[in-house]
Amino acid sequence: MSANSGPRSGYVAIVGRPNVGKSTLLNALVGQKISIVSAKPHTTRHSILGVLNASDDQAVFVDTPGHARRSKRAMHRLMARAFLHAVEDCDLVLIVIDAKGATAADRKLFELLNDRDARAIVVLNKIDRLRAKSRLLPLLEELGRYPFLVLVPVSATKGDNLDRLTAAILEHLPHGPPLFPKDMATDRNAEFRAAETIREKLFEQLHQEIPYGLTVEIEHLSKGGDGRWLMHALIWIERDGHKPIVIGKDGRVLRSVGSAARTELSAMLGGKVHLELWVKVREHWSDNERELRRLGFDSP
Ligand SMILES: Nc1nc2c(ncn2[C@@H]2O[C@H](COP(=O)(O)OP(=O)(O)OP(=O)(O)O)[C@@H](O)[C@H]2O)c(=O)[nH]1
Ligand SMILES: [Mg+2]
Repeated sequence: MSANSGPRSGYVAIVGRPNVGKSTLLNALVGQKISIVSAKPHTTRHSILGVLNASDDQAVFVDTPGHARRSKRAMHRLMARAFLHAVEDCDLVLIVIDAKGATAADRKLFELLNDRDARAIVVLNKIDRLRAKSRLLPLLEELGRYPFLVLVPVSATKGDNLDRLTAAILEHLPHGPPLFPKDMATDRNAEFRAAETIREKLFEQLHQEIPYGLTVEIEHLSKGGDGRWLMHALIWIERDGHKPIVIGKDGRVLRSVGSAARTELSAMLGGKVHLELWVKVREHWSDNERELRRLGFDSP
């Protein structure tokens, strides 16, 4: 039985097209780097929880992979399923769109959520890139046709209007006790977050199709007596021909990925990190459900 007063809590799915800033928004709302971000679409592959505590209220955000065209690949099927599960199991949906305007794919998503009677807040992100606020008006008018709860323009990178968004989110959550302990910021363990951090650096450094054909697995993580962490990470790629590109001339790419990742991993784990990166080939890993499960993709 749910109470009708007292603290509020609930699951809030963050959905939208690839690259609109869902993960950036999650990190900004929670005030901590939980989910990796890149300038390339399809960065997020898993649903990831980030918990926001505001006095006794609690919003549990679920970052999702960008909602995109159907694809036959097993990894994309699992990514699409992560999106649907998040929408089905949540109390509230945040639909993130680019403040520059709605696309056909955004409209499809509006219809899909509308058909499911989802309680939704629309977040118009990246307002820092608009030359004038008045440019939002046609979009606000178009969105006014849908029965969404509220429309909130924000800039996730600059932090503009996030307090208004947080207030609107909490206001629309059901009454109930917190779902997670107050000191728990995410459901993902150190190995998962470390693998994601390394993948983020690879996404930043590599171009074209290369980042999409790789994944990272932490093979070993331990803390030595001297307080230093020892980490072995495997970078799985699908084609032997990609190996020299991922490693770089004289190992340059891998070294720079390693050094960028190490800085973040040290902050995350608390202490120095000795990181070893190995590039390995496993053909078709992204189309093999068993392999995907082994690599931490959610079970179908
Ligand atoms: N100018 C500007 N850029 C932003 C803002 N929010 C996010 N970005 C940028 O947009 C790009 C995509 O951000 P992500 O958070 O990875 O986007 P996403 O929606 O999670 O993308 P997928 O995981 O691929 O679906 C990154 O380069 C971010 O820095 C914003 O408010 N303003
Ligand atoms: Mg993302």
